[in-house]
Amino acid sequence: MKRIHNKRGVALIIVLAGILYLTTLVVNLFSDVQNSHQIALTKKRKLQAFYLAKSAINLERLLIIMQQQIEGEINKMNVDWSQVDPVDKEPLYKRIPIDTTKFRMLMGSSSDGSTESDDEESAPKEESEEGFSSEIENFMSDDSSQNMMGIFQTDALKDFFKFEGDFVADISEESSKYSLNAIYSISSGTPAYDLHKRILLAILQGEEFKDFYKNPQIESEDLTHAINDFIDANSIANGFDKAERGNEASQYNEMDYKPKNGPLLSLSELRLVPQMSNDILENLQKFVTVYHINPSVNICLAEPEIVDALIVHFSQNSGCTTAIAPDNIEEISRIRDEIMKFCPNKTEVAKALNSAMGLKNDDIEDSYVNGISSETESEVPPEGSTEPPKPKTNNTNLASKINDCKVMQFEDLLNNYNTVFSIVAEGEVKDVTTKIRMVVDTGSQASSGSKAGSKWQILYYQVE
Ligand SMILES: [Ca+2]
Repeated sequence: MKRIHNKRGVALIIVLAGILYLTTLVVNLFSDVQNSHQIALTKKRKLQAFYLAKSAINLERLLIIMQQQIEGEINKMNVDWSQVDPVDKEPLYKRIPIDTTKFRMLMGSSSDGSTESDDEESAPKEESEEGFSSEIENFMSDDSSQNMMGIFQTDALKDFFKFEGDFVADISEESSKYSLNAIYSISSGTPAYDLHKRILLAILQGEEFKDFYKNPQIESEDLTHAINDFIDANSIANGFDKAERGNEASQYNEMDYKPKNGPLLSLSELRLVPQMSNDILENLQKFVTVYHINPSVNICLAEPEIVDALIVHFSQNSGCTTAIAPDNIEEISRIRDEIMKFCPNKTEVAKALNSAMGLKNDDIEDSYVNGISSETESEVPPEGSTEPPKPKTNNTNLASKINDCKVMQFEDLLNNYNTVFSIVAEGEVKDVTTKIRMVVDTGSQASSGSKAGSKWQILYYQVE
């Protein structure tokens, strides 16, 4: 009897174990199915987000083409740029935001007051930031935007925007930044080598960097030399005025790598320069580029800090004007305001700078005196200057090139190319985002304004 009872006990355990096993199996199977469903959904959204980002890139490319066509037409005309509102000089790709959240908001603000939100998925996202809505208001109060509003309110476009997710993209112009790689092709010991380095020095001595140094004068100069030694072709630690300070590699004794002595492929390589700090690199990235090797910059598209650096650099190194200290913000911004009015005409910008700095050629003085001489007023030279007071003039009769400025002319520092663009686009579906970073060269820098349809060179492409 006892034996049978034992057997029953064993059977019960086997049955219980069996049930437990089956339950675990079912639970696991269910959670596997759920997981793979979730993975499939995330994958689908990731792909959707990728194509949304790609659409944003393509829309920006379209705007670049349109802008280049507009520039081509404008170049044929004789425009007095000083009379044009700065807002109207903004390139098309800056004026039209590639941002579905904004598009949808614009569509929702049609004159009949109806708001389109029948599709829950594509309803405009809540946006409580004040800055954002004021940006929309500014955009809509602009005359040319009013015309565009008509496009936004067509039914076809409203239907077009009934897709899931959002995209946003932003463009920056690489031609407006200082070329780090230019130094690689310039021979050390030539005046051009020092002058190009001195622009970087002026950038690194700008106000936004001063808190990152204990001794700004020495450290900014050391960093300038170190960055250039990392890139330049030789192995000598080059100082200014042909000074040689030993071997570049001696600064890399602590490291398991040597200076690159070649063009940078990415700005992150700057972190390998021993004197570089994270703070400085983060701030410097806005002002420098590795995507062109032109020593001049498109000042009219540049950040104010770059314009300021060029003004300081010219005043200190041209040999024809009084040096301006980098912390003389008042004087620098006065000159910047004077010259930027003449954008995008670089010759007029250079003339305006000569005027603002009181520079003029003797051989045009006659025509100047007979011309708008009533506009002149004397400017007191800074203390310690031995130069006579220079007349401050209306720029009309001034030359863009000044005989006395033998080291360099301001115009030589400028170009009007706008061919290399960085586009950052982001697609978003629910909580999944995909980011595409792309740098394109739209045409040879020798011919400003490339032909539409000519092949663009992709310099960088990354999907995150
Ligand atoms: Ca060197």
